[in-house]
Amino acid sequence: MFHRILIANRGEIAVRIIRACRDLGVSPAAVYSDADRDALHVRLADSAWRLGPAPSSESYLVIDRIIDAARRSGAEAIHPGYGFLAENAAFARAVEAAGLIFIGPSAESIELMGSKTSAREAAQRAGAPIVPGTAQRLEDEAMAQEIALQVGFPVMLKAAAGGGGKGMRVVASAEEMASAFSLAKAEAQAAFGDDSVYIEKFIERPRHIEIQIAGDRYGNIVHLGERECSIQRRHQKVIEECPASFNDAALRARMGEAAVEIARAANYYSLGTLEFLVDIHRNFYFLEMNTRLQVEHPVTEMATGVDLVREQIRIAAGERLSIRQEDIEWRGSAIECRVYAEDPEQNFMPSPGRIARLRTPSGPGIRDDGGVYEGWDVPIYYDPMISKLVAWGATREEAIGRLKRALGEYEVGGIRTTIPFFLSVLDDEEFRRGEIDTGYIARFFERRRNADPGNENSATASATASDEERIAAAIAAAMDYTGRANGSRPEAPANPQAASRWKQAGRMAVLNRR
Ligand code: MV4
Repeated sequence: MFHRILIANRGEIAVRIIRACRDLGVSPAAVYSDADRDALHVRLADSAWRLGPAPSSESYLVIDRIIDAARRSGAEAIHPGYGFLAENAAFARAVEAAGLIFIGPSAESIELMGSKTSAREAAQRAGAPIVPGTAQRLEDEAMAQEIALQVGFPVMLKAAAGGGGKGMRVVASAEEMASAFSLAKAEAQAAFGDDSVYIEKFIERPRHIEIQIAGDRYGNIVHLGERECSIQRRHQKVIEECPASFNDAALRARMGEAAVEIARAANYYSLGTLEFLVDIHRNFYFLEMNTRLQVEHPVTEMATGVDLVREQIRIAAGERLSIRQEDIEWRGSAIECRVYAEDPEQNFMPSPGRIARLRTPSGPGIRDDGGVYEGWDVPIYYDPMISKLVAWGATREEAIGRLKRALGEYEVGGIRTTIPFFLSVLDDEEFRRGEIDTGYIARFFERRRNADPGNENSATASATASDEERIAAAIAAAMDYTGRANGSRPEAPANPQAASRWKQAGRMAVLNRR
């Protein structure tokens, strides 16, 4: 086992990895930016190394500084967490070139799965179902038309370099193809610097179901079942569950085997997640693979009893998987909600600032993976998730009940959080019946709009707000915040630079959230 690991991340996931290190008897080393000097992960680690100024482009994303910090700390390995450099093949290569171990898959696996088209090819090779369409990039509009006719409208154009919902377009009919094709290419070029697009049959009202896998360096690969991640807002997950309420052992086994075979086709080791769409007939189709530890891993840990982060570190150290497929069992039901420093009544506008008061919930079946403490200032520069609150119960109903109890205990003062939003979703009849698909949140807000049509300014209006509206809202909040912070009139930002940094931060929050 390693003697020391450098954790190239921040917030709750850095804290989670520090805890795994402690449980393994490994010394955790932290990194931080100027905005995170007093952050919880810095306090909990054995040593902490400054990377640079607050913007992640000058700190958490600077490969050389992170490798330098690892060298100085005496670490033998680097854990990238999620986001930042976690799925950056060049980073994985640079870590290995420095004689250190990257706690994740090989750079080749990251690259293969980073391209959606080569990931589809790998899945095809493995004999796993993929959404009908092409694996190759579309050469021109004529080719797009021909394939669309074969798979049948509606279809989706997607960016080969894309992911996370960016660069996607639904095309309902042949007439729409010409403009959709050129728009999709332009969007892909602008977002990813690569204008390759491919085509898929459009699946209506799908569920987003993902399978967790773990593989060692000796070809052993297991799956740990599914997570239900359909409840998303603007392609950001907000609630995740394990197991999915619609699932059963037979479908879990079939999806799990497909996931393991895809991972095998990619010579994959470490933790990984295979995303699938599941249609209303319970057909499943491979979508893409995430080659990292995921935000929502705790629901799998609570339903299986497996410590995924510990397993990931053991695998990187060259150990064999500690679990065999036949040993993995699912017990009860786990649900997670991502508690954000955002105001659900103001279009989920970021609500950073001082946590004046904090009381975190606990008790039977509750786990709170947090990255903050009372008195700390939530910075404006990064994703403002403050904790992941997870409940386990013998049944889904019990898990929901415990999560409500825990949300009721949760006290966060000084900033707004998404806690009230979760309380109303957990009371929603559709949610309680498990009637969830990727359109759930839009329907949830639509129903509330209908119930209260006069309320333009509440969360009811927020599901359809554009990125520009979100950014505008963030800037307004920033001006208010900097005004207050400087003790001046709230409507006049004392520091004109502050507003533009906010604008940047607003864009980052929109574009970079994982
Ligand atoms: C789809 C789809 C329907 N049909 N592909 C969105 C994120 C990206 N990873 C894939 N996404 C989708 N791909 C086909 N062929 C619908 C979505 C989709 C979605 C998927 C998962 C979770 C939320 C979603 C919200 C809207 C659309």
